[in-house]
Amino acid sequence: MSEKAGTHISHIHDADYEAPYLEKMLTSAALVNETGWGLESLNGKWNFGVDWYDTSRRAKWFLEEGRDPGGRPLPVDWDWEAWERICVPSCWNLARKELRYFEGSGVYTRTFRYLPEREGERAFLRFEGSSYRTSVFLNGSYLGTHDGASTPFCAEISAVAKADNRIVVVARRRVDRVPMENIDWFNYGGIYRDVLLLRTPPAFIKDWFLRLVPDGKFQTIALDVEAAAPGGLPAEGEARLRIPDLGMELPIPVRKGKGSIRFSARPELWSPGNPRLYEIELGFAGSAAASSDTVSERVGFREITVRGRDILLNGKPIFLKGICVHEDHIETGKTTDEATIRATIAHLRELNGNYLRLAHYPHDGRFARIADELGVLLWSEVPVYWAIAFDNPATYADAENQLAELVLRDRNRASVVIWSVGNENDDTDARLSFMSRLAAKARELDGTRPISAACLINHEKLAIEDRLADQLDIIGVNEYYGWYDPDFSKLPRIIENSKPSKPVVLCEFGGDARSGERGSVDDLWTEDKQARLYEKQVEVIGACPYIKGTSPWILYDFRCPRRLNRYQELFNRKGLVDADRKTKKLAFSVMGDFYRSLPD
Ligand code: GCB
Repeated sequence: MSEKAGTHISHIHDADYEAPYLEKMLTSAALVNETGWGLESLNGKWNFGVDWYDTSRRAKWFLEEGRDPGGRPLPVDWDWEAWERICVPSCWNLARKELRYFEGSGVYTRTFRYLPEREGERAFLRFEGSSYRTSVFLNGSYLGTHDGASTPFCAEISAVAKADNRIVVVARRRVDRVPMENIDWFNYGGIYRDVLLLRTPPAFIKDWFLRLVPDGKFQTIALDVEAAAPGGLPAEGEARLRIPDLGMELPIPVRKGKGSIRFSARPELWSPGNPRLYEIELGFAGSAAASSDTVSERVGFREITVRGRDILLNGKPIFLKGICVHEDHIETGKTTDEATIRATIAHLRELNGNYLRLAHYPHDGRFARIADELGVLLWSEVPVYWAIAFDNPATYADAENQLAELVLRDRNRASVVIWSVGNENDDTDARLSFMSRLAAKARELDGTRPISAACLINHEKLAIEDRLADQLDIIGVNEYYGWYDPDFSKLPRIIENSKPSKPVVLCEFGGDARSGERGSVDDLWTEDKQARLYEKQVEVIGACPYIKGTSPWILYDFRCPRRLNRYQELFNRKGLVDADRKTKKLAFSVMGDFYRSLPD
């Protein structure tokens, strides 16, 4: 390193000011499940500063050094209480017009009271989603940085929390990560999902995985538990699982932080037609701790497997009657709520569907919870989208961490039936190795669900052909015949030319129509053309022996800054429903009729 002259001022001249922050990353290893002694919301109005040049982290505003060592005031550039107030959670882009396309850093701050309620209590912050690179500070201490816009992360605050606390959070876009800069949706910024304060006993259940063993017999349940002790040490003790409706109460010894059990049971199986959930209670008493932790949840037991070209739910072939959906909402962006999720599922029901592809990133954690309750099957995906930097090890580490955070968050949800490791990536060597590793990681974290990815068609050979298919259980395929490629006759040829040995799910097809735009079936952007395209698609799909599911693109029109023509006006208009989430287009009933015609 070269000598620094006496003129050096770190926060102005250090090009690598970010490096020390990146030495402390908040990853899936620090994730704590959101049940315990107590859970408080830190949502509400936070003070917010637009920080174009990331000065907050360069100049370490979190230290709050407003005075010199002699006590004289310094001319600092921040002013927490005078800043505007913004809602957490929300997408800053929608807070006011000037922020619509802002992609720099946003600084959030608020104060909160925290008083431990019990002896030995530990406390954690849990963020359900903040875009993209988020650094967290409490009372002048740096807690860590998280990468990834759509998965949860946690930071322990036990050692630094006081009665009165100041939290500072800096959220910033990364253009070279997962996904990268070029995407076909809107890059919303900020803390756009819930922020929680969790209280736990000194030793507690950090993670657990309860499921039916997928051996085709439906009579064995397995549980893995991970328990943590203070100081990041593995806990010793005993966990106890209760499933009252199955008459089960079982002890599980926990050694070096881990415990596992398999036991016989005959649960009523969860399915879209019978979304049976069992109340479960998982307790843990550590040998060193006087207090115990209890997790209460509702869990469904079902089996999802692949045999030949069939997808089997509870041993019976099923057709996934679905549609893709983005989280994007015209008023709230990527911030969602229970009512919106329920309304989305109501639209799926109107389509006579049983399945949703949650594109292209992990959706809010409440989605799978509500889908469990209502009996909807889900495809859940990480944003390994288009041409990310497949040869960059940091990009891989980021993708793998997002996958791990997603799987750990949702693997107890019966509704989630497919993990997808990406979408529409060019079949290069670097991509093959990157996504094969991701598929293997998904299997390591959860050996009970099929793995898929949305692949491209080989347009030269007119065949479903992608080297990644060998690593997948279900081959996902996107095709836009009749739209980007007007020659629809290629689609039946592709289906004829391909001989997949696995089930294929057509995870995208479709075309744009502006709501209310009418004309002939040949006029681009009209509902008439879109409806005709759907008629042609379902005719071909219905006759194909190996397509075992479809999720056309897409349920609702969504914001997209790449779409600039007069019909689009910054929206992708491929929705079957307008961006108002109310007005249906003609193609909606075409798809609804097709799904009604298929057997349950
Ligand atoms: C795709 C992408 C999706 C796009 C869509 C489109 O293949 O997977 O993210 O939005 O096409 O509308 O072009």
